[in-house]
Amino acid sequence: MEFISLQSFDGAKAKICTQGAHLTSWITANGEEQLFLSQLSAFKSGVAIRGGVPIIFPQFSDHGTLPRHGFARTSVWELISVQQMPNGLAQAVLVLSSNDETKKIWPYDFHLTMKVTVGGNKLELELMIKNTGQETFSFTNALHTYLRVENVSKTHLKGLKGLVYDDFVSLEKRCVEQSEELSIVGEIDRVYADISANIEMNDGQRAIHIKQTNFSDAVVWNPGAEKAAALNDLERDGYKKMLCIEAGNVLRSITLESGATWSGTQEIQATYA
Ligand code: TA6
Repeated sequence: MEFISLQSFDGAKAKICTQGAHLTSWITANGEEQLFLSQLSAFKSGVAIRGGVPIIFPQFSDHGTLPRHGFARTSVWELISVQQMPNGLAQAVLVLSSNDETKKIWPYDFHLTMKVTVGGNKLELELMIKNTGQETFSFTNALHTYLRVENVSKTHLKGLKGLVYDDFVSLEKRCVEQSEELSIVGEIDRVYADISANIEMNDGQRAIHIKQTNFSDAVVWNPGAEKAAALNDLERDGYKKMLCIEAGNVLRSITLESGATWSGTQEIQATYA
């Protein structure tokens, strides 16, 4: 597995695996790792990495007939550039174009670009998707961000109150979030719709502010003790140290005509008291 390292002038760092253009580490300028990464991840060709930021395309989860969460996370991307920019930030750009392998799974022509930018206490992720073929296609997608937390049962989320969500644990649809501060109690797998404001996560050690654009949904996932035990690429108790807050287009797919481009961002900022 090939990894790329980047570092900003002020010492923020990131590590990206070319398989999946998968961000596996983001360290803020104060030296703190912000992402969860399972040490039991296979780190093997064609096997998804557990943790970091998997890129989900062209299908979220098993919401369709393609392989679970699509093929972008298990395809090898090409590194275009890695640089320290004049403003001090560090940035890597990776691309993935349709090829014989992707066409066996999904018959369309596309070009994906992923930009990862770090500096200070901030991470910016930008995913671009271009339809380079003649035929219109539709997709669902996500930046499946695994945040490191001190203890998930002491972690709270703000910014969700009043949002409509589908609950993939109880299988109830169109629920309305009542909590001003949502505590994570056991398994959670929800897709919140129509995100317009920032989401804030606090694990008692630091606050994380998440802003997303052109991703209409936010997924909140933790497998809880029982489901985690069935994941052979997650350490025992690993589920206590992670919370996924994902920017996605999950409930409504995006349709791109020939030549059209979609792009979306997830920006994450860590704040220490
Ligand atoms: O984003 C939440 C989810 O779809 C969950 O249902 C959960 O199973 C998770 O993704 C992880 O999927 P994976 O295929 O990486 O095991």
